[in-house]
Amino acid sequence: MRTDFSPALARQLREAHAVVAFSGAGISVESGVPTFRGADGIWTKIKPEELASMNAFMKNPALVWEWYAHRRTIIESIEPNEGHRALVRMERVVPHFTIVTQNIDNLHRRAGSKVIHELHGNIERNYCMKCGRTYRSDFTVNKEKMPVCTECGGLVRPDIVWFGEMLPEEEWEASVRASEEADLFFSIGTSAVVYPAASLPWIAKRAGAYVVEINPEATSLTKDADEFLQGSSGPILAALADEMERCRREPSTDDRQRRG
Ligand code: BJW
Ligand code: ZN
Repeated sequence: MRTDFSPALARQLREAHAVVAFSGAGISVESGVPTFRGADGIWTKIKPEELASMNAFMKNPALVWEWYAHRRTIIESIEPNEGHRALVRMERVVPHFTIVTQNIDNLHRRAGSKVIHELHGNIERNYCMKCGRTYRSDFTVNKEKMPVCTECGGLVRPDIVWFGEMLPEEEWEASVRASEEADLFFSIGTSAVVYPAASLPWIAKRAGAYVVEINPEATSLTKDADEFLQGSSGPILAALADEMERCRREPSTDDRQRRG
């Protein structure tokens, strides 16, 4: 177990009142979800504009639907990992703990985290572009393999934010607020290149948070982070959660044990 935290981080783990965990694709790597920009990343094989864009969807809805259906099947067959679970443990001991995620894989929710802002949508949700009706993952395409709304005949799309699309306003505003109010801000497994999400660590830092980056590789954030914990997020987050739990344990419990 890693225990070599700097004195400044150790103090935050003990005392921070408001904590934000900002996650990207890297946190789900240990569950088996590929990243977007790594060596084996999704965008190394597929250009986003070919499958993950409004243009692509309008050109060939059946193909884009099939691609997302395939990714949904993979995501549904995997499990949250030690990193997701560590954030659940942190939420239990920190007064204000917020997850802001760019991920669409629903793994934070499945792990049991409660306060989650999803900036880029969620692959388990779909909606009709014409009437707005929402559908869960069990929505099926018609005989022609087209994702068509059973209510109005409009096209049903995944509830995911493609490039050039606005982020969900409430989620974004709540994320900015949480970042501005954070004492401690973790940036976990994100290349920090996709805006506006990528601005959150800097928003937090400007407002006075202690910014800790967790990533096996340096990113554009690294030089501005207060601390860079280099490595896979699972074991690092587990060690951070262990330390938080240890130093925030009710003193009365220890006292009682000591008194017998
Ligand atoms: C590990 C690990 C382990 C590996 N443990 N870590 C020019 C300049 C500035 C901005 C723009 C610009 N041109 C266009 C824009 C705006 C654009 C943008 O930011 N583009 C940049 C790429 C240049 N942004 C937008 O379009 C956004 N909307 C917007 O701005 O609206 C306003 C607007 C309206 C109209 C016109 C213009 C603007 C929307 C962004 C939506 C992003 N959507 C996606 C795809 C969803 C669809 C799908 O999934 O199919 O969301 S893109 C993709 O990137 C996905 C992710 O959420 C997002 C972020 O990626 P993430 O999570 O950081 O993943 P990676 O792969 O990049 O990094 C993984 C990291 O993990 C790496 O660092 C690894 O080292 C690490 N790692 N193993 C921990 N074990
Ligand atoms: Zn409809």
